[in-house]
Amino acid sequence: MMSFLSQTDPKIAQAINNEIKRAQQGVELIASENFVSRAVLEAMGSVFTNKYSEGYPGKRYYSGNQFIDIAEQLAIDRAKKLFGADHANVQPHSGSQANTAAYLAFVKPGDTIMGMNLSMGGHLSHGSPVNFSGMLFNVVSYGVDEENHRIDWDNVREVALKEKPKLIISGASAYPREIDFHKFREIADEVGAIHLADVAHIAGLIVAGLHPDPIPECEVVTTTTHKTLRGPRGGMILCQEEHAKMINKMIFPGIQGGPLEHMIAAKAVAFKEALQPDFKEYQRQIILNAKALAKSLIGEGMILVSGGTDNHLIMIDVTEQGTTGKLAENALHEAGIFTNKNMIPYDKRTPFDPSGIRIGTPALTTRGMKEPEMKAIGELLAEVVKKVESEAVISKVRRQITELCSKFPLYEGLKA
Ligand code: DSN
Repeated sequence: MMSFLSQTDPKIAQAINNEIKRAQQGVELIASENFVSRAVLEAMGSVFTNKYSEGYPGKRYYSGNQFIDIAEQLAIDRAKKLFGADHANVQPHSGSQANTAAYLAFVKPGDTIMGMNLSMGGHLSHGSPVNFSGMLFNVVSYGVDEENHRIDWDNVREVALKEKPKLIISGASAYPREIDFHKFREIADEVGAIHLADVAHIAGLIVAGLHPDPIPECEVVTTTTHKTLRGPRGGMILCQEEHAKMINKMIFPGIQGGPLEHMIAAKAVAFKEALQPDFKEYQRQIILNAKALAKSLIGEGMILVSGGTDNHLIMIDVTEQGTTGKLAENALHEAGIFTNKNMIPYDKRTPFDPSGIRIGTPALTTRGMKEPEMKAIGELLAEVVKKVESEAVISKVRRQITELCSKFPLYEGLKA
C-alpha cells in the first residue's frame, strides 16, 4: 500500500499503519466521523494535489487546468443533483470555511446573526465568542427547552423579534432530533432575515430523503462532506441561483486561494457513491442503528438527552452514573470505544469536563454493523461508564470489542 512512503519516511508510514490498526480494532462512535471508500482515498492521494487552479471551471488564473476542470465540474454537477440545488461551490476547505464565506456573502462585520448556543448543541462557527463568528458579528443565540431538549421555538421567535438578526443559522452539531427548517424560514421571513442551514451532520440523511429538506427553505445551505455524507474531509456551499456569483466570489478570492483539487475530485467520487440506491439503504441503517443503540443504552439505565434520537446521533448524560464526560471518554477510549465528551443542554459543568458524551452510528454502519451489534455495544458502553475506574472491566470490554471488530473488517486488503 505504502511502499514509497515506508522507504522515504518510515515514521509517518508507521503512524498511518498504527491508525489503520486503531480504527480496525476499535468501535468508532464519534458522531461526526466516517470511513471513506478506497476510491475516495485514491482520489485524495492523486496528482491533482500538484496543481494550482484558482478560479472556477473554464475560468482559471493558471494554465493546464483542463483535467482539473473535468473533476471539479463533475463534483459541482453531482452535488447539485444530490441536493436538488441551483448552485454548488465545492471549494471550501472545511465546514468553517463554508460558513465564513456564506456569512460574509450576506452580512457585514458588526451585523447581528443568530445561531444555536454551542452549549445547547450548536457549532463553534455559529457564533461562539472564541470563534471568528463571535469575534466578527454581534451574536444572539437560541437554545432548547429545559425539559424536553427540543428546539425552543418560543425562544427562537422571541430572540429573533427582539434582536432582528440579519442572518438566522439553523443546524447543529450535537442535536439528536429532527430540525424543522420550515419553521426557521417562517421566523426568518417575519424579521426579514436570511436563513442559512448548516447541515454538516445530517447531509447524508437529507439526500436520502430521511430528514426534512433545507434547500427550499434557505437562501444558502452549508455542509461538510465527511460526516454522514461519507466523503473526504471538506466543505461545500449550496445556494439559490441568484446568490451563486456572490458565494463564488466570497470563497475565491474572498477567503481562500487555490482550491484543493485532489479533495474536490474525492468529493466528486463520494457524491457519485451517494447518488447510488444503496446509499439510501445505508442512511436508513444509520438511523435504525442509532435507535437500536439508544434503546440498548436506555435499557442499561443511561439517561439520553431528549430521551432518544431521530437521527444518527445520541447524547448521554453520564453524571447519572456518577462520572463525568471526560472520565467516561477516557475509560471508553481505553476499552476501544471511541466517543467524545460534550456539553449537554443546561450543563452545570465546563466544556473541559462536561456532563455528557456524544456518540453516533455513521462509521459503524459503514463497517456493516446492524441492530444486534448496536445492542451489544450499548451494553458494553454502559458497563464501562458505570465503572470508569475499574481496570478489570475496561480490559474485559476491550477484549470483547476487539473480538466484535474482527468480524467487521475495515478496508479489507489494506493491512496495517
Ligand atoms: N467538529 C465537528 C463535530 O464533531 O461535530 C463539527 O465541526
